[in-house]
Amino acid sequence: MSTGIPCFIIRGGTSKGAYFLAEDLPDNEGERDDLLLRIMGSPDARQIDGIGGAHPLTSKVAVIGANDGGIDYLFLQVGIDSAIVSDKQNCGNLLAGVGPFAIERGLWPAEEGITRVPIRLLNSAGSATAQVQTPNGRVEYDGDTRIDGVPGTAAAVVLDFADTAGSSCGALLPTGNQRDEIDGTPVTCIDNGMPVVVVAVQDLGVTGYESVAELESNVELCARVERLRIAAGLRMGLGDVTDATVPKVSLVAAPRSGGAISTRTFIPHRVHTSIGVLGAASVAAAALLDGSVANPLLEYTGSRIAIEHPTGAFEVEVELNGETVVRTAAVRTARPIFDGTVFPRPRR
Ligand code: NQM
Repeated sequence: MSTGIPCFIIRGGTSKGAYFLAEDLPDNEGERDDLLLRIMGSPDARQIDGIGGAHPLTSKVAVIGANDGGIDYLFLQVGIDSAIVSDKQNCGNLLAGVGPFAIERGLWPAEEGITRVPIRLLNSAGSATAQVQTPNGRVEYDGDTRIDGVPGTAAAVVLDFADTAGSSCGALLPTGNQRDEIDGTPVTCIDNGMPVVVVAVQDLGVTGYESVAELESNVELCARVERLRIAAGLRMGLGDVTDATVPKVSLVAAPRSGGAISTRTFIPHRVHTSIGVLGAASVAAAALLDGSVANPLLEYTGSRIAIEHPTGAFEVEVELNGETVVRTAAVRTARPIFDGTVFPRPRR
């Protein structure tokens, strides 16, 4: 049997990932990535020989360490049928599990009641504070908070972000414009924690209320979205994004279930069953911004923006002052699923 590695599997928000202590993984990036591919079972469409869930939302890794004043969180997206491990994006969903993991592993002390865990997002220059429920100094996972896309309820983890604007692209509006035209299609390129290309559905010939399966089987639409994405990636300063997981593309439409705006988000080659945390923060910022393609569709102008998605809605708190982001926050839940030893597939 190969040497095992301590691993925690946690559902964070609407995603699921393998959480590791940085000290348990090789320092060398190439060796670390090779190990993670063998742990997750990649490359293989079913990830049959590893713990990956054969979908981008369940092929995720969090690497956690302690720093002087808090916790370091590095997010890695592990390719499924490709041998790629990418650190080029954040993941606000797995972030929900970082505070609980840090407390469980003794990296951060639990307080009585609520513990505020300061977290540095190593994928960007940003940071966040996670409020974890810790009655009697222990992490409480049970609770009555419901998030769409996850069955049942669990304890809330409140996430407050700092420095989300320009996380990967250096500016909230990476092209310098509220609106650009690519291939004759008006788009808003934005980065409030996640680089996203926002497109109004009427310009793509779909309703924006299709199911994930309908969108993923629309070959013509997928090809058009990908062409837009690659062209937008260049304009956003991200270079050739053919093999990159960013930017995402979010198709926006008028809300139809009492929310503020409706979305279908390509992440980028599958359609999200809901929407990412920072993806939602970016769409919300676009929706609040005068002159963007999303702004005319926004039906609510407060700071709590209910982003409708294929399995419900996600409320994100975003406040802008002109083009300056004043606040980005969201409520998620997290639940540990497994704590033990994972055995990587041997090298072939
Ligand atoms: O945008 C999926 C997810 C994400 C990312 C993706 C995320 C975020 O839902 O903050 O959480 O867009 O690749 O886990």
